[in-house]
Amino acid sequence: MHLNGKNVMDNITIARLLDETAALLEIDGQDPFRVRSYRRAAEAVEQQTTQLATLTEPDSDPKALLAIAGIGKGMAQNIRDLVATGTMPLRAELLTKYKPTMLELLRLPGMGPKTVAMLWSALAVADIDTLEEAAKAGHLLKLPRMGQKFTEKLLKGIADHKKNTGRFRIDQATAFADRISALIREFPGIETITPAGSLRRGRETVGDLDLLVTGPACEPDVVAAAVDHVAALPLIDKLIAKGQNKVSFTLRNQLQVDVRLLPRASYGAALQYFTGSKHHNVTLRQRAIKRGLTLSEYALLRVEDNVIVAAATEQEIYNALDMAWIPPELRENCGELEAAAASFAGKAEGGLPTLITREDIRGDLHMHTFETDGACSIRDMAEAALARGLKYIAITDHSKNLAMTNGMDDARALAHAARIRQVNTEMEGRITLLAGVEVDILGAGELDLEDSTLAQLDIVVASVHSRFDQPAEQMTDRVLAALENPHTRILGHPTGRKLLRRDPYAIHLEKVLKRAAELGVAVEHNAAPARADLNDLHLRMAKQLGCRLVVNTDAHAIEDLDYIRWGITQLRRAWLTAADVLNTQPTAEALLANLRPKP
Ligand code: DGT
Ligand code: CA
Ligand code: CA
Ligand code: ZN
Repeated sequence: MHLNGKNVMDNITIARLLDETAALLEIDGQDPFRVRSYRRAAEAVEQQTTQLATLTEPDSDPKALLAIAGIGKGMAQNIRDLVATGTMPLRAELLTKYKPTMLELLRLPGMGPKTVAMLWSALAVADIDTLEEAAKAGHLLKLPRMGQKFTEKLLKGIADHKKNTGRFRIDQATAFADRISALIREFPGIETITPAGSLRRGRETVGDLDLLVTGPACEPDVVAAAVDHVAALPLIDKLIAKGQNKVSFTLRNQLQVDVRLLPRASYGAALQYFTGSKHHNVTLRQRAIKRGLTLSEYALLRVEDNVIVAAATEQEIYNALDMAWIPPELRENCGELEAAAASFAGKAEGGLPTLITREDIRGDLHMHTFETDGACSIRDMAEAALARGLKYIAITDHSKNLAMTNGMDDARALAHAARIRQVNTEMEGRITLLAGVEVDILGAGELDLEDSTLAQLDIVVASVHSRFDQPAEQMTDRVLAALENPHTRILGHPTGRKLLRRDPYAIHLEKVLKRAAELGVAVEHNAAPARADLNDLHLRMAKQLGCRLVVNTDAHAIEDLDYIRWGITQLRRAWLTAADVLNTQPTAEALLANLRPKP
């Protein structure tokens, strides 16, 4: 960036250097609070619309930097050093010990800051390609706690990582869409900013962001100034293209963003087109052609005289094609066009479903407290759930097999249940707390707590948390055995995947879902966007097999309760209605009556 003819550091670079410093501190084993302060500062810098370099000039107000939330005295000095010298003392010192490419290693499964530091000191490995070579050459075998198994796991992790780079989790993409939208909105004459593409369809990952912008500033003849504004947003890492009404750029994390500024008259057509999916659009266009119409991103036109039939709203376009408006989550060419036609024709059967919404959810049956690996108390979780309008929750902390979470043995599980019931009493019926546990499914399908303990709990979620590498037959038998335990009321983590991080464990899911349906064990969709155990196809299959479904957040802190939003999105993509999901039941009693009866 140029300022008064000088080339100075821009906010994106300052943010990147602070963020790298945070990760280097982490690798160096330093205090998590210190690490977090650098991360927070990086985020704050990235969001500033004023270039911070201008605030470090000798004649500028020394307090201006401090006015930014997340920037204290020390951080302000760091920023001044970065702008003046291109680095700062702490970063320079850490870089005598470590390298910035080591940050990428932290994204691999099983790779924490300590391991990264050890790989560096023992093998001078600082990036993924070198690590892969070292693993293949067997060099890791000489290191402590890194046997053949670790090496195999790591190589698989590296392969997954390479396969997954280029896509982004929906929650993270949404957060960026929100931040970019707020910055675009600062330009006068902007009215609406709508994410289209896979984000609007609610796919669990997105390849890039497609943002549609309308308002007086986007009308032809005046749009150029708005385009300039977008092309100069402070978040931009690299400008890819700037056209008449379109700007494409990438962010620091390499997420690409396509922004289109559109006249209101064609907004509906553009929204329809850029929402996709491609297959949905292709089929829709064929339908238009059969009716003597042609559909583009500008309008639905009559072929014979080019008269505009519909363009301003999606509703008009679908209706003009004899279809009801289709919720974006369904637009995958998987039967939604036929269903929308049936709905439009007023047929009783085969129409579009009334999809479940967040407002339908009355309870959350899987969450943790600081008794194990959660961050909050029972009371905190209950108050936060109440504030979110829930009528009932189950507290389900871990069992002892999961030692790294400080999992509970039988005595602790019962003592914890008593405390949950105590809080339930204190809350005087404002919200119902169910006493539960997330009990580990051990290697051969045994549950990790005594039956006599489980018998005293309201909600038993049984989950696989270990030995993910069993062959599919063995894993299937293991989970089936856990379902046969009469205390199992909910099957948690039915695939064990971590989105973009760890593949599902090998299992015959259809067999498991069928048996769960027969036994009346509810199957959980995990709403945490990093987990999302079941995908849309699994969820659709579960419904067809007659499974009872629940959607839970697996919250480990109060703000995680908001994960429910991402779970709902996937349920919608699976065509599910409120009636398909048990935790839409109005009360805890109604919910319990729909779960597998206690033995
Ligand atoms: P992504 O970004 O890979 O997660 O998936 P989308 O669906 O967001 O795909 P993207 O960003 O390439 O395009 C956004 C929408 O634009 C897409 O869903 C439908 C429409 N579109 C893009 N290219 C084509 C095309 O070649 N033909 C048709 N019919 N539609 C297209
Ligand atoms: Ca896209
Ligand atoms: Ca795109
Ligand atoms: Zn859990």
